[in-house]
Formats: sequence, C-alpha cells, structure tokens
Amino acid sequence: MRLHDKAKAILRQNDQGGYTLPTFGLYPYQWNWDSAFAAWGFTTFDPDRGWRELETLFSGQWDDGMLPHILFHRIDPGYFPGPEVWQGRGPIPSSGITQPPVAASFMAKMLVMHPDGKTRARALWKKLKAWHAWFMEWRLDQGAVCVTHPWEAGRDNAPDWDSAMRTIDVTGIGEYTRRDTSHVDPSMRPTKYDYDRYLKLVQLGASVNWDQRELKKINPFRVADPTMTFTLLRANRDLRDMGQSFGEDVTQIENWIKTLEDGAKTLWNENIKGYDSRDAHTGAFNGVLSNASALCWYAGIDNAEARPAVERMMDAATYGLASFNPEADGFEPLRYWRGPTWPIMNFLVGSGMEEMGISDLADRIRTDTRHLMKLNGFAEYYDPLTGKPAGGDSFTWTAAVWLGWAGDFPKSERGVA
Ligand code: 9WN
Repeated sequence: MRLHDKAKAILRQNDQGGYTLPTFGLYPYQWNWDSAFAAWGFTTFDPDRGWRELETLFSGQWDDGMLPHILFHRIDPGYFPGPEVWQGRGPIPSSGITQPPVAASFMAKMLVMHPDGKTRARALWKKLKAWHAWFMEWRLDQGAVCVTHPWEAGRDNAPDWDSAMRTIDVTGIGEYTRRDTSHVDPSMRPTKYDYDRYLKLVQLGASVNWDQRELKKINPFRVADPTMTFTLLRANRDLRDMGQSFGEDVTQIENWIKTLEDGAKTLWNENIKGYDSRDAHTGAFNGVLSNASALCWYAGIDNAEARPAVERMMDAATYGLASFNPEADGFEPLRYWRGPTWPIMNFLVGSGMEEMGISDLADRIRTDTRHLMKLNGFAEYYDPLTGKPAGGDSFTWTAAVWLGWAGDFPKSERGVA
C-alpha cells in the first residue's frame, strides 16, 4: 500500500464515528490537540469528517469556555486516570485541564482547503473565541500563558517542569495502577515520580471543582510556557483573520495579540539565547532549550537571535528537531518529551519557519520528518539520533502530518494554506 493510503487508513481505523483516537490501546479517548490535527488530516480527503471532528471536540466545552484535554466519550479501563479521578464538570465526562490551542489555526487551514465549510466554521469561531478568552482571563503571567499541569502543555515530562514538580507534596495520593506502561515500554514513558505528581495535581484540581480562582491559590505548579504562549498567539492571529472575513468585531482579539506579543518577550532567556519556560511562582527561568523554543516563527515572531540555538539543536540530531536539546545533560533520546523528535512539533515549527522565510531550516525539518515516516511508519515519536520509532504506533496525528505537510507531493496539494 502507498504510504499516502496507509496514512488515510490510519485515520479511518482510529475513527470512532465523530472523533478519532490518537492510537488504539494507549489512548482510548478524544484528545484536544490530537483532534485538531486529525480534523486537518481528514480534510485533505474527507472534509465533512474533518469538520465533524472539531464539532465533536467542542461538544465537550465547559460553560466557562475551557476546552478539556480529554473527552471520555466511552469508558475504557485501559487508561488511567479516568473520569472518576478527574471529576470534570463539563457537558460530557472530561479531564479538568486543557491543551495547546491549535484548533483555530487548523480551522483556518481547513477553511482554505474547503471553503464550503464556512457556515460550520462560523459556528465554531464563537466557541474558539470563548476558549481563547478563558486563557486570557485565567492563565496569564506577564502576558505569557501558564500551564497548571504538565499534561496541559502536551509535553508531559519535558525538563521544563522539573523544578516546579519538586515543590509538589505527594503525601496521601493513595494507591493507583498505571495503564500506559502495560501498552508501551516503560523506559519510553514518564517515571513513577512524575506520575505521582501528575496525579496529585489532578486531585488538587478536583478538590476545588476546577475553579480557576481557587486553583490559582493552591496549585504549586504554574509555569509560563512557550508551547501555550506561541500557539495561542498564532491561534489568535488566525481567529482574528477568520473573524474579519466573517464580519465580526475583532478589537478584543487584537488586544489579546498585543498582550501575548509582549508576553512572548518575557520568555526570552538571554542566558541560553532562546525562548524558555518560567516558573510563575518564583519568576525563575528553567534554562531549557526545547522544540517549543522554536515555535516563535509559528507565532509570527521573526527573531533572528533565536535561530542559532535552534540550528545547533538540529545539527546535534540526525532527524528533525529533538524535543530537548541533545547537548544538554539529561537528554534521553527515547523518553517521551526528554529527547525524541515528534512529527507534530516538527510540523508546527517547520511550517512556521516556512511562512517566515527561513526556508533552509524548514526544508530540513520537513525532509527529515518525511524520512522518518518512510523508514519507520507512523509512530508516536522517534529517536532523533537513530530514527527508531517509539511509543504508540499507527498514530493519528503523525499520519495527519504526512497527509497535510510531510508527504511526497507538491506544496499545492498540501494542507498548508
Ligand atoms: C496525557 C495523546 C496525548 C498527547 C500528548 C502526549 C500524551 C497523555 C499521556 O498523549 O499525553 O495527556 O497519557 O501520556 O504527551 O501531547 O496529546 O496523543
């Protein structure tokens, strides 16, 4: 089977009728940013199914605008923590945290690929705006966007969180059984130390019914993060442009963009000459160069000073952009977000570079990403030194990245509008 057809087949196989699993077994629910990638991937060959993915995702939106990171449509004992631990308070069972807001940006691409979807896009636009407003109300620190749980950034065990994780007291979390390590090799997953803290943060959130005002007072974990800041900045630009074309008043979104542009500046760490995460409680930078540091171009920030460190990271890997600087202590090429290269991040970074005219690096990232898939299929992530596939396989968002960007076909046929 042609790789292109295999990619489509993965989306079809993981389709649960209205939403798509990231992969069978390991992730048996609908995940927020995975779904945005899935919607875009579907739109390359089945636009109606693409729009439906986003509509199902927003059917789980909370009344305060928050869009959960997991929607538990049908209970599956193969994943922990499930809805009984999270105690989300939305219209359908869900987690209590969110994920990087990439949905508006994928919707903008979908609209270019399928202009007939305009009526559906207009209905989603208002929901997207409510979600972005929630971020702007609850999650800013000096204009940068904070995460309140490592899972929110989508980069679960990134070294960015290490120092804030040390402040979490896990006394009394109780016994629990992880499920992830029964699906994939434990050496590729976060450790028990990490999971204890992930769970404690869930228990804390549930204890205040996920009230953001209360949570802000009691949560030891609040980190201003480049993933969230750059994706929200980009998403607001796309939301504004779509809003203008729909005849909406976009003044408020313009103000959000200015706030986030200023906030992004506060993530620049002169010591590492790169964008870094910052503990909102202590004000201290974490000193971490990651693939999220390279999302500035995706956010429309053309900072020439950011290029050398990113290029060095690329030179130190064989394939793509590692999730953590390969030259740093603690780099682990196969452990999740502490080293592996992730096609979805390669797409966000690479397409951002492409748009901002940094074509040499963009081409490198795209070519590397294509090679990884040609050599080793549609894995969750890959060793950036050897290309070895790791984590879950037949992965939805990896297949979507092939269909929309990395595949062997001309730019005019790609989903990059
Ligand atoms: C927790 C689904 C998700 C991705 C995240 C990735 C991983 C979950 C987990 O899988 O996180 O949300 O259980 O490990 O880190 O980015 O959305 O693919």
